[in-house]
Amino acid sequence: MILHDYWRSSAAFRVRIALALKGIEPGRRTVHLRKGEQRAPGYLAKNPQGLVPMLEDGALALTQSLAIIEYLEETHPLPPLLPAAPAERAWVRAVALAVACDIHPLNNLRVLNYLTGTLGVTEVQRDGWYRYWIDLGFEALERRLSTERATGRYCHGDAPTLADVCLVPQVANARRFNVDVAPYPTIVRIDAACNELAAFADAAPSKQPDAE
Ligand SMILES: N[C@@H](CCC(=O)N[C@@H](CS)C(=O)NCC(=O)O)C(=O)O
Repeated sequence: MILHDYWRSSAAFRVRIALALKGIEPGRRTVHLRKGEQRAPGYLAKNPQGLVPMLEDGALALTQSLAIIEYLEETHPLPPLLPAAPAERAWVRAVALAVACDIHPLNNLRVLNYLTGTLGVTEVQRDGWYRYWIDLGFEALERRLSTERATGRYCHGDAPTLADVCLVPQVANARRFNVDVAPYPTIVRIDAACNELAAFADAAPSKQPDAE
């Protein structure tokens, strides 16, 4: 397996965590997003979306972090990243999708570049945009996670799941953009618990070989 990765990508960060939790050590290729390597013809030929992560497994070129993680879940079932019961799986997926579909896409590099480059917003306005969408998403997640009976040491129970795999990179992003995370004590507590695990801590952006 080869993971096409970039140290600062939070979508790639999710896949790095999932691979580590599953005990898989893929090869790694850096796709330097700031240098535009995601738009190089060779990369676009395999992934026309021009995004990381991409995971190659033999002849397969898998894209979209959640699809990649579900592929890993199905090919390497242990340890499971989804609970057994359908209702619990739906909840774990709901947390993951709240991050991956409703927060992260509004804050990724190409959106931020469009705001400043095409729409001409200032960096202060851009950072305000970033924080607005994180706060909106985290407020709702905090309310659910703090009241859900199944919340444990992690988002769901006492073993990490897909929900944590998505939440931790988003918390790292929030901190990078100076979002005040104090109003989200459950999220902060879960993030800290996850980061005690090597699979999460070693997948952090600052630990990657291409970190600048
Ligand atoms: N929904 C995609 C999102 C992937 C994505 O947005 N990747 C970002 C980095 S976190 C990227 O490659 N950005 C390149 C760009 O904006 O040009 C996934 O979950 O894999």
